[in-house]
Amino acid sequence: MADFADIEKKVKKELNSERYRHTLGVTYTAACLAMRYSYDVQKARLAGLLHDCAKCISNKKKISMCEKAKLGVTDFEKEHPFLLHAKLGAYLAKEVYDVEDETILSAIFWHTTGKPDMSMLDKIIYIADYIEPNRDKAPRLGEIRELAFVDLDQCLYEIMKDTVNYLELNPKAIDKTTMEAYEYYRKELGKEDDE
Ligand code: DGI
Ligand code: FE
Ligand code: FE
Repeated sequence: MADFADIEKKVKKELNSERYRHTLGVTYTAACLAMRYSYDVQKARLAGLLHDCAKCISNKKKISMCEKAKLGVTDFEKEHPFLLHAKLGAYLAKEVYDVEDETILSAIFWHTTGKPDMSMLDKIIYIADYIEPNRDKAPRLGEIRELAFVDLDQCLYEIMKDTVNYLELNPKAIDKTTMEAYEYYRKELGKEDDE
């Protein structure tokens, strides 16, 4: 594999139509962000294409596949198995789709929680996932979409802030990496006084 058109065909088979539509949205949005920030467009669109490749696998199967691949499933992940689609997706990108580029695998691995000190591609995929044109539920989407093409780090922070605020409705469901990522960028960008 590792040819974009072949991967596109296979990903289409693995996903339902709504998830595939979202995936294409992320693919093209990631490519646009790469153009804006002088990043490798081919890498960005491949990471976008594969970021949710494990999304339509049942929760039970996600857990068993992660265990079989020795990816280390925590009790927290067993309680919130949808989180596993990110690390399982990175694993499948490597083993099934033959992607060797570690920056692409990292962007897939961290696309749901984010993490402290993200690479440019980690940020592009995290942001593209949130702002792609099919999304319509998040608050302030217009503002955040505009910010994505003005200042990547500020945009990343605003998305993390809204995500954590939303997740705080059910604080027990927050992964520690999601929180660490938010705290890291809050400090990094001098936002400690933000609400
Ligand atoms: O797979 P997608 O729906 O395209 O997007 P995603 O992989 O970024 O998942 C989005 C959801 O994940 C969004 O509703 C926020 C949620 N999320 C992010 N961090 C955490 C989380 N949910 C829980 N329970 N815990 C987290 O730490
Ligand atoms: Fe996802
Ligand atoms: Fe996604």
